[in-house]
Formats: sequence, structure tokens, C-alpha cells
Amino acid sequence: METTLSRRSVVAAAAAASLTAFAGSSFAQEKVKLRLSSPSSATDQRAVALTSVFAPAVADFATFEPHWNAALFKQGTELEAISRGNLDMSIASAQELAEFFPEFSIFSAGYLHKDAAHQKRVFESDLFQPFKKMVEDKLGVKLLTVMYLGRRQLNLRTDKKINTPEDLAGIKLRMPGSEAWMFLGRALGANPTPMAFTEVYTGLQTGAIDGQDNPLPTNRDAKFFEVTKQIVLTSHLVDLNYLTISKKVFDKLSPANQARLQKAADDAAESGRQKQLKLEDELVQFFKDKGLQVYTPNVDAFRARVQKAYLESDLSKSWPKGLVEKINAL
Ligand code: KDO
Repeated sequence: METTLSRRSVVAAAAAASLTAFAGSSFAQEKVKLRLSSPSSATDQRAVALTSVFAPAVADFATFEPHWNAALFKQGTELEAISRGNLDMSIASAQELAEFFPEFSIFSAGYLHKDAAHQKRVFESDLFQPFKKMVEDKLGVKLLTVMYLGRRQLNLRTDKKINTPEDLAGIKLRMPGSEAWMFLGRALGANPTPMAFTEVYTGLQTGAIDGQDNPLPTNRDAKFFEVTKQIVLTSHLVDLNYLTISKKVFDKLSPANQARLQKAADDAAESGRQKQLKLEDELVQFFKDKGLQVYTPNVDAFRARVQKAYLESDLSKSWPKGLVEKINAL
């Protein structure tokens, strides 16, 4: 019995040793690990698209390892982590990029992108190329593709009806913690309060904040409807995130695998975009059924105030001359 056992363990040890040897071979080394950190939940359509479209398409040369709910890095710290070589991928916002490159705030401006298709045209146009290059050269981060997050709407735990920006006076509106986000909160007429996405549910539940803004699919995924009373359809930001990868990691791949990874990223973004658009259409009824008031305010009043605030701001001083007009013309 003892002999059998010890033989078994020798066989097991040998198998383990040969596995280790295999892992050290050049063949195994070709499989790169892609660790992504994001505050998104695993049910967010971008997360779903990355695990169901991106991961299988790169599986024979890369292992995609996502960490949702900001499990690995705090919201807003991912780009620095990639830059320092501690993380491989993220889903970054223009607002986060504006912390490094102020001119990126143009892509975070309220009422700039018209819709998901316009957002994609902007990303793919020549005018975006210098922005991409700047992030690659200075941060070592490659912006692979643009992911549609959706139209951001106000979602409040208060009862008072909101028709114009003036009605938001004194409302503590949670915004993600960066200057470009805070600016948007002020431009809407509210009193912005910075808070990480993962803390928003509790913030609403306890009354630390009066409201938050996010697209309808996010409001469902994060269950904000359980702790709020109304959704005001301001559509103040057609929001986006860029799927990013460390340039160092990307450059180590063969040209063929780089092309496959790029295609996988674009396919995942397209799949997420279509699902997100469909959900935005369907979810108004879902929230009404949950007992929330869902209505459209005076959007023209919001648009006029927000656009004026940006154009008169210091933020817009960093925007390349004539770029707003070129974006509008796309
Ligand atoms: C949020 O914190 O409100 C936000 O919507 C900001 C986005 O840029 C993005 O980080 C998003 O959160 C997360 O992916 C969670 O959906």
C-alpha cells in the first residue's frame, strides 16, 4: 500500500515537474496573460462582450483574466497601473485620460457626441489619431477600441420634479472622482460630490448623496433603482470608454496576433454596443415597473447651459482649435 502510494506521488511529482518544464518552454511562454481591472460589474454588457467575444477570440495566444467590481485596482488608478507595468488592460474613460492630458476633456464634454455611431466615427477618424499617439508615446497605453457605455441620465433619490438645470440647485450629485467629471456635474446645475462607482449604492441608500448619473443599463446592473425614486432623461453625455492595453504587452505579440487581438477588441465593442443600445430602449419600462418616475425634462435648457459652461471654461482652452466644429461635422 505504502509502495503504491509513494509511486503515485512520484508519478504526480513527475507530472508536476514536466508541467513546470512545459510552462517554461518557449511554446507556453507565447501565451500571454491579459489582466484587466474595471469597476464594472460582470453583468455590464461591456464585461459580457469581453468575456464572451474577446476572450475566446484570443484564447490560443492569450489568457484574458478580468477583475470586475474594481477588485484589483481602484477606479481611476488603472491607467497608471498599466503605465507602471502592474496591469495589462482596462476600460478607461476620457475623463481619466484628461487627468494626464487635459485636451482629452473634449471627449468628456456634455452634449458633444451625438450617439453611439457618432462616437465610433470620432474614434476612427483622422482627428483622433494624434490623441491615440500621445497616450501611446507618453503613457505606454494603447487605446484599442471605443466601447459604448450609453446615454447618461440623472437618477435621484429625491421626489422633486426636475425640469431645468435650476431645479438641480443644491442637489448632491455623485460624480466619479476627477476634475472633468466634477465639471460636468457643475455644468448641469448640481452640487457634484466625488465618489467611486463601487460606493454609489450605499451612498444612495444612506443619503450621503441625493443622486447619481449613469446610463439605464448601468442603473439596472448596479441595482440603483432599489434606492432611488426617479430617472430624469437628460441624456447629457453619450458616454464612452476606451478598451486599453499596455503597449509593451501588445508590442510583444506577433503581427498576426496583434491583428487578431485588434479584431477581437473591435468585435467585442460592436457586440456590447448593440446590446447596450437595445437595453437602453427596453429599460424605461423596467424602471417604471419598479415604481420609479421616468420622464424627459427640458433637454434644450440643459444642453444650452452645459455647452455654454464648457465653451467658457478653462477645460476648453486645452482643446485643439477648431476640433469641436470638426467633431460636429463628422
Ligand atoms: C461611473 O463611475 O459612474 C462610471 O459610469 C464611469 C465610467 O467611465 C466607467 O468607469 C463606469 O463607471 C464603470 O465601468 C462602471 O460601469
